[in-house]
Amino acid sequence: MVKALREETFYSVRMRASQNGPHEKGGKHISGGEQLSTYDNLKQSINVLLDKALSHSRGNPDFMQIQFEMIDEPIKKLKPLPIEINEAGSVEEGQSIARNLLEKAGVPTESIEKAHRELMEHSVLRGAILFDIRSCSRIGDRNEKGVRVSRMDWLTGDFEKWADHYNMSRSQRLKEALVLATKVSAHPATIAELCWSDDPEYITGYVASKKLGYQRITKLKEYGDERGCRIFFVDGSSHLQPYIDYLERQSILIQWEEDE
Ligand code: WAQ
Ligand code: MG
Repeated sequence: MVKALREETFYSVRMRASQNGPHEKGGKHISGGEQLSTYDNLKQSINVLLDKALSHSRGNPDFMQIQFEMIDEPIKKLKPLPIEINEAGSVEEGQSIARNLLEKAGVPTESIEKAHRELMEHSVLRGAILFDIRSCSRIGDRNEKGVRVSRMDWLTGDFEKWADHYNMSRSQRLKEALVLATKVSAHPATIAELCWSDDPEYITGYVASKKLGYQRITKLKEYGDERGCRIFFVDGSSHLQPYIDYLERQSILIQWEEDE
């Protein structure tokens, strides 16, 4: 019975898929995904990632890599950010709501504008752009790759209880977005995040911060547009490497508790 008393071992499972060759050889990014799994659940986790990439609206991949590795550092638990919905009738309205929320979170106007220009130069990112609000410039230069946040998840049962409680759809996409936003915003250097999908049929995005929570915006781009966005506005570029380590290596499990 000693085994049952120990904390369960988790594995980080990651997937990336592309078309016209692997990403590093100029292939088009199709899909990526990250999960935490117990040993017994590995097959199921890998299948979820496989399904995600094999039937993707950005196209069929001709390159895919799935890998898992045991996590031997402690896993931190976080509560999901509170969620609010902002209805937008047009892209212009949605973008203006996003801009206002970013300013409310403490991102200066110049940073919002410059980050936007930076984004336009890289329409094929598979990770996030880090943008420092002090120097008003992109940091952590990774070009097309961006920084990919990893090692985070939310156990399905707990997520579904949360979704039912708030009358939200039990969608894998919403779960993944809220998990990522919660992890990113929990770091003290993060001021805010701006995101919308690169999937042509998905136009809802969000602005998130510790202060504002997860502010969903129902329209941030036009249908058919394959340009996505993920920008983390940060303050504290002098501690860039520990920040990137947190995003890539710190394991986070989201745990919801009712009535809290
Ligand atoms: N780490 C860093 N950047 C990422 C990650 C990650 N783990 N996953 C995705 N990205 C970046 C990458 O550049 C993608 O091109 C871009 O974000 C969009 O990713 O209904 O579906 O997975 O409330 O297409 C938000 C709204 C949906 C959900 C976001 O993003 C809702 C979405 P996607
Ligand atoms: Mg996508």
